[in-house]
Amino acid sequence: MTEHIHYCQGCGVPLQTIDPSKKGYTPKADSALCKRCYRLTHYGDLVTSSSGLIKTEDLLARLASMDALFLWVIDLFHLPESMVDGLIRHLPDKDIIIVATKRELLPQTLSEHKITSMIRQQCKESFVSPKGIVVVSDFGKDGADDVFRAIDIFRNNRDVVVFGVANAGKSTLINALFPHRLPVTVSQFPGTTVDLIPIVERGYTIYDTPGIEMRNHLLHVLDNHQVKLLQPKTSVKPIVFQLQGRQTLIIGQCAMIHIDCKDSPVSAVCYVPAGVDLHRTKTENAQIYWQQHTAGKVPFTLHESKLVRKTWKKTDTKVDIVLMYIGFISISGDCTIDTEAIEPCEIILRKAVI
Ligand SMILES: Nc1nc2c(ncn2[C@@H]2O[C@H](COP(=O)(O)OP(=O)(O)OP(=O)(O)O)[C@@H](O)[C@H]2O)c(=O)[nH]1
Ligand SMILES: [Mg+2]
Repeated sequence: MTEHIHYCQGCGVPLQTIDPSKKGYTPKADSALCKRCYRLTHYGDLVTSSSGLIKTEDLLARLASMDALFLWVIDLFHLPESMVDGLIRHLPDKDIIIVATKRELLPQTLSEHKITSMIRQQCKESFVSPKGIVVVSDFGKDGADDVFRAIDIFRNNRDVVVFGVANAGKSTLINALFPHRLPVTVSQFPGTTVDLIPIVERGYTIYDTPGIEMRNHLLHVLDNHQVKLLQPKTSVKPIVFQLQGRQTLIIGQCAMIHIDCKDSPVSAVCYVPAGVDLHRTKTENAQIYWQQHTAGKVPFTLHESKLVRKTWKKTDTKVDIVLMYIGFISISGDCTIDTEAIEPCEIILRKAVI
């Protein structure tokens, strides 16, 4: 006789009552949740590492074998970070609908048209041609009907798979779609969902899936408090600096952006969560400030990391310096830009989105 395995309804891990230090532990054999999900749900703390059970390559191979409609969840505030390397190689010929989450974090004035065109541009660079784009906001409360409408149009008797990078908001979306069910576990810590969670509703199965590995390990080298700070719940308020001459913006103990303005002033609009420490100084004073005053400024990493310097070629009059997993800074005006950032803080330059 084989013993029936029970799975945690919060994260999908097989439950076990033997080893409290291993994944899936629960003290009670009949529990619906593992101890980690119980703690995350009731106390918002992380008792064991939440690193994924399935490797990204294996996850994508598993998804590739499924004949389903794919909902690719992307985080609008972290759009480049939501992209998946070689997605089209892993999932060729799949029907993909993009569900863009966290719309409320971007300014209300940004039009729907602008949002969909920035998503399309990002998709084009990844060679993905989605069947449709649905924008949801406010933890999926706004836009859930549009997601169901897209599913009904494109499902064609298949199951549905919700996938995307860690922390994009997949599980939050599932909970918004099925508010009457026991919620799957949601948290600010990447890697919350650890295995596929099948949910049978409306005559088909919709799968929540573990997050695809993030582009870099910045969030893994911050303490839990900072990880929470970097995930705002409400609209991110822009902070504007008017710069002249040679000035430097210092972001926590994480990065310096040196801006050498040409003849006219340059504006730098920072879209970063409220807890991030921003400081402006003359470039000639930046190194001293960095060495003497940035200890403990958010974000800071738990280990010392070396600074990497880069000179950027400004491609448009208005560009965004994207500090991955932190936010972005829109820079407009004639200037040259150099950055110095600690190693896990990855920076890219893109045409401004706002
Ligand atoms: N502001 C805002 N935050 C959101 C929204 N959706 C999700 N979040 C937050 O994003 C974080 C990650 O959410 P999850 O639903 O756990 O993300 P996930 O994609 O399932 O993550 P993994 O299981 O780790 O892959 C949590 O802090 C959520 O509260 C949204 O619409 N708006
Ligand atoms: Mg999840």
